[in-house]
Amino acid sequence: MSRLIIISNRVSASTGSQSGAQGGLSVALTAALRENGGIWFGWSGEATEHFTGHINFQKQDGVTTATVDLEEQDIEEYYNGYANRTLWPLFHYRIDLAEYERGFAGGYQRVNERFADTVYPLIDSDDLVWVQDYHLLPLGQELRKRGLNNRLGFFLHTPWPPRRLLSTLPEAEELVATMFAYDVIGFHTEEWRDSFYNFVVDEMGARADGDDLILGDHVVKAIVCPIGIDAKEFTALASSPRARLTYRQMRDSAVGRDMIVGVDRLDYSKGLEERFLGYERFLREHPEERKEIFLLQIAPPSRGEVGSYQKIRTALEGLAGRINGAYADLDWVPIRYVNQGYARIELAGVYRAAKIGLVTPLRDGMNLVAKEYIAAQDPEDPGVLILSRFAGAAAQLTEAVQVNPYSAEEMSDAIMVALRMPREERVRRWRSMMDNIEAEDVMWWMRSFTDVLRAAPVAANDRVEAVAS
Ligand code: GDG
Repeated sequence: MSRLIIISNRVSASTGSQSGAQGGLSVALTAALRENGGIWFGWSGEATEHFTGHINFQKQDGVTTATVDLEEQDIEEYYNGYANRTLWPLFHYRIDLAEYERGFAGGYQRVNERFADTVYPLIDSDDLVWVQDYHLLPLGQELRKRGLNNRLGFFLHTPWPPRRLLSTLPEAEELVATMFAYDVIGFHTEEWRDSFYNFVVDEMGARADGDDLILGDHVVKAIVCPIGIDAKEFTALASSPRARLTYRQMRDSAVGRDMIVGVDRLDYSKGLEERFLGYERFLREHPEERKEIFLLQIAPPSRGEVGSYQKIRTALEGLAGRINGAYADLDWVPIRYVNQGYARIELAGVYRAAKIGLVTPLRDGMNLVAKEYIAAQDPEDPGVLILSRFAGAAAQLTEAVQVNPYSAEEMSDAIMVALRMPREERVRRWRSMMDNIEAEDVMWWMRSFTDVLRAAPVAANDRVEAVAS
C-alpha cells in the first residue's frame, strides 16, 4: 500500500495517551499514518530569524512528523494575516471582518512555496499526498510545479462561501484556479460543495460531469465527505473513572439544577454572543425557570493576536457580566463563563452532566462538539442537543433540536422544548444521532477520502506543465 503524506498548517500527532489530550482528527490521521506509513508535515508553531527549510523529524509510536519553523513576517502575513484575517472570516460569510491586503496574499503564497520546497524532497513517487485546510489552498499547484505527479488530495475543514461573497476576494479566481492541481477535493456537506461548484462553473467557466469539475485540461473530483469523531474512544472516555469524577463534581456543583453546556474555541463564527442573548431571552421570558438552570460556557481563547478575536473576547466578558448582573441572586449565577481549556477526558464528563448541549455557531464547516456531546451521553437518560442549522453537522444530526442562531426567540423556545422533552423522545432522538456518529466516524471519513483519492487516475506529466503555466 502506498505511503501517506499529510500536510497541514500545524502537526499534532497523537501520542496515544489515555488522557485524551488530542482531538479526533489527530487520532485519525495518526492512525492512518501508522496503517500506511508516511509523514505528517507542517509548521512547528515556532518562529525563526531566517527561514532555512531545516526539518525537525520526530518519530513517535511509529509515526514520523516533520516540522519547519517560520519567520515572524511569515507568521504575521500567512497565519495571522491571510489565513486568519482574510480567508477564515470570508469562508465563514463574514466579509465585514475580512481584511484584503496584498501583503497578506504575498506572505500566504510565499509560505505555500516554502512548504512545497521543503516537503517535496520527502515525497516518493507512489505516495498518496493529502493537504489539509484553508491555510494551504495553493500548495498542490506549488508541488505540481516542482514536478509532483502523485495522487494529490485536499480537504477543506471550513465552509466554502457562496460565490457572490467569494467574488469579493481580489484574487479569488487565481486562488481557486490553483485548486485544479488536486485530483480530489473534499467538503463536509453538499452545501459547501455546491458553493464551490457554483463558483468554478458560473464565475470561471468550468464544466461539470458528475462529481468531476473540468477547467481546461484539468479535472478535479469534488466530493462530500463529512468528518466524524472517534466515537468509540469518546464513549470510552466518557465512562472512564476521571470523566466520572468530573461528572460527579459537575452534578454536585449544580445542586439539582439542569446544566446547559457550550464548548467552543473563542471565535466569532461560533455565535457565542447570539447564544448568550438567546439564553438571556429565555431567562426574561421564563422567570419561573431562572433558578432551575444555568449555562456553563467553556471558551478557551484562540488566535489572540488577531484584533477581531480580542474584540469578541471583550464583548463576551461584557455580555456575561451584564446578564449575570441583571439576574444573579445570592445562591445562583445564570452564566458560568470559563476562559480556559480542559482535558478531553474532563470535557467528556462535563458533556455527560449537561441536560442540554447548546451548539449554535453562525457558520461552521462541521462542528465536532455536537458529535462529542452526543457520544458522551448516558444511553438510558441522554441530554438534548440544540444545534444551529448553519453547522455542517446539521445535515447529519437531523434529530437535534435545530435552531436559527440569529434568532433569540428560536433559541429561547428550543431551550424550553429541550427542558420539557420526555425521556422516550430523548432516547429516540439520541439513538438516531448516535447511529450516524458510530457509522460515520473519523476512521470512516479518512478511509472514504483516501479510497476516492487512491482510485483517481494517475496524474500525467503534461498536467504539470499546464497547471504550472
Ligand atoms: C474546524 C472547523 C470542523 C474545545 N474546547 C476544548 C477542546 N475543544 C475541542 C473540542 C473539539 C474541537 O476542539 C473543536 O472542534 P470543532 O469542530 O467544534 O471546531 P474547530 O476548532 O473550529 O474546527 C470545524 C473541524 O475543523 C474538523 O473538520 O468540525 O467546523 O471549524 O474536538 O472538543 N478540547 C480540549 N479542551 C477544551 O477546552 N481538550
